[in-house]
Amino acid sequence: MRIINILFVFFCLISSSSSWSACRSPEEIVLSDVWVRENKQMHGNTAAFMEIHNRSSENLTLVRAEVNASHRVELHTHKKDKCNNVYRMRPIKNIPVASGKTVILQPGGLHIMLMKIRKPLFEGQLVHIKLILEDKMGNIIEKDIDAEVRKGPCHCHHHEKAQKRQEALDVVEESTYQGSEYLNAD
Ligand SMILES: [Cu+2]
Repeated sequence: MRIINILFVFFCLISSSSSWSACRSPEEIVLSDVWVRENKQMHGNTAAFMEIHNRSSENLTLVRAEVNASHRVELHTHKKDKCNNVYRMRPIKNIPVASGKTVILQPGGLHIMLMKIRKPLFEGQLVHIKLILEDKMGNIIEKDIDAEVRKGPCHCHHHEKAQKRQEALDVVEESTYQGSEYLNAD
């Protein structure tokens, strides 16, 4: 694992024209409960949801998501319309993910909007998502994940969700999480 980390840092060095710390480890971010809502309609809209855990010691910001399955991707929130008290989706510039905290993207709240999907999305298919996060120095973390297409949110109980979340974090703890090494790299 150490060799992989060294290679990773080396790759960052040669791929970055600016500075030593231009890349951060994707292991600093852990994702769980990642899914995309099914939409069988050609060119329809849908959304991606997930839990984003920031394992690093710095505040990060989700600035963009890239999804080939749709023509356009936006970060959205739901806000109450002042005129008629109806909740509407609104595009937002970014989603802050504070150090050590978890941000939940879920129906009725924050989400990644997939506009004009290229093909109908059926339950069980996988949709590749790339998240681009930044720290306050502008250093980038790219996080790739395959999201499962589902008909709706998991109806498992809160404690099951909490358990799954903990499992996701534990797996990283045991295997690849070496975040602190990169944090000191600069
Ligand atoms: Cu939306």
